[in-house]
Amino acid sequence: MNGFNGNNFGEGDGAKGVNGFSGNGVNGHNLHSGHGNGGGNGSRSPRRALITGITGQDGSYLAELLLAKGYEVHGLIRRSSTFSTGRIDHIYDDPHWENANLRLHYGDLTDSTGLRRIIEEVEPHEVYNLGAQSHVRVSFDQPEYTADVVATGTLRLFEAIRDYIAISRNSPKIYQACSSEMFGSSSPPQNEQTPFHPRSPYAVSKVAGYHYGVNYREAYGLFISNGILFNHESPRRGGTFVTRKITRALTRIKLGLQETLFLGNLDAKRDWGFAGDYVEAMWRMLQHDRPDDFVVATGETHSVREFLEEAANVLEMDWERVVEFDPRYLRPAEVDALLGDASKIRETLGWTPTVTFSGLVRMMVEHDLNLAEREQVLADAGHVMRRQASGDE
Ligand code: NAP
Ligand code: G4F
Repeated sequence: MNGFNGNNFGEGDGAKGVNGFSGNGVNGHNLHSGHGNGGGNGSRSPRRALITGITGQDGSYLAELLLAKGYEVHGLIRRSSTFSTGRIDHIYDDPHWENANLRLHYGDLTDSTGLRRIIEEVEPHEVYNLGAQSHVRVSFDQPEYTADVVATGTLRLFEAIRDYIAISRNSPKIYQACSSEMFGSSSPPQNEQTPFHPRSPYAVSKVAGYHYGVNYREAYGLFISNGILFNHESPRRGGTFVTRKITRALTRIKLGLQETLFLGNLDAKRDWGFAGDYVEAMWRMLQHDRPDDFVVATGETHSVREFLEEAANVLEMDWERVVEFDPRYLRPAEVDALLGDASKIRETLGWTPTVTFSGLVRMMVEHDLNLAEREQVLADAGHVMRRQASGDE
């Protein structure tokens, strides 16, 4: 991670590439815009993967995993007026380098023309569809946009791949990022047979994506595996999801950089795992001999209050003195309790989580304490303003 808030300290103008090359791309990156040979001037890698959502939490861990396995990795990246590549800067190669194995392409799940062009250019063997407006609370504020990206965006991608298969001899395997939010108000524990009862525009859109996957499998024989992942977190988790909001705020409060943490419903229960473990499950689904649906979870559930307690214990703090209720963080319809039964993926693909709940909380707290210490040094030297973290959603 680079600096507080994912910003790159000392890299303000985007004129310098991460490897010291000058360039004009995003965050100094030169995005790939050539044709045919997506892997530099050499011959194409026998294993190419395309990731939508590569700049997100999961996309960054998945890209690391695939690069370590020798893949040529291509990522779809949205044009933005601010840097969005903080999570992948450490694995980015300048594309002028012949052996660059990570390539970024401007694209968007709302733009079918661009999706088609990128798929034809990359000729991927595996496609991981992780791109999404992934915030449940925000989906109530932006329901149409959420549906456009999460539901119709998935359909656009499947259609682009279907047409690509018709004109090529390649038939990419597809991973579709579904969500435990699809179970909504169905009672725990939830597995692949549990009925869906979505409780937000986000969850409804994910249910649509799930069914597009099943339908394209049945109708056209596409290899599409639906991963029904329960909540997974990490030090790279976006700052407005509750776990990271808590670990960032408590560590800042501990160092006197912030006074209060405003939260909504503390009684909601989630099955929280580590994102690094969950991207391994995604990859295993595409190595299986047939497409299928898999729940990925730890099999343990904890309330938001328990997460708070655990994080405060690591910091030896009394969280009740610093946490205040703010109704703005309540949702019009809540998902009360998620607890996954991951027996199927354990028995079929041999996947099990490696990080416990307390291990996850400690990992996030220690990471954010380090960030807060760095922020404190900068604040003491007058380089950054001391401010209450926004906590905005
Ligand atoms: P995340 O950190 O919010 O990342 C979302 C990614 O999607 C970012 O790279 C984002 O790009 C990209 N994106 C947003 N709108 C897009 C658009 N219109 N076109 C193309 N890309 C777009 O999410 P995550 O936690 O990594 O989750 C990955 C996927 O798994 C998502 O589909 C999420 O819904 C799903 N999921 C997550 C969890 C979880 O607990 N993390 C659980 C179940 C399912 P920018 O960086 O430009 O915003
Ligand atoms: O961290 P959250 O925002 O995650 P949520 O809604 O469970 O969604 C995440 O996991 C899903 C998988 O189940 C993904 F599909 C989705 O993309 C996303 O990654 O909220 C968790 C719980 C909720 O019950 C919420 O009401 O925490 C509660 N909460 C309490 N106070 C809060 C807050 N959530 C947020 N974001 N901010 C609060 O201040």
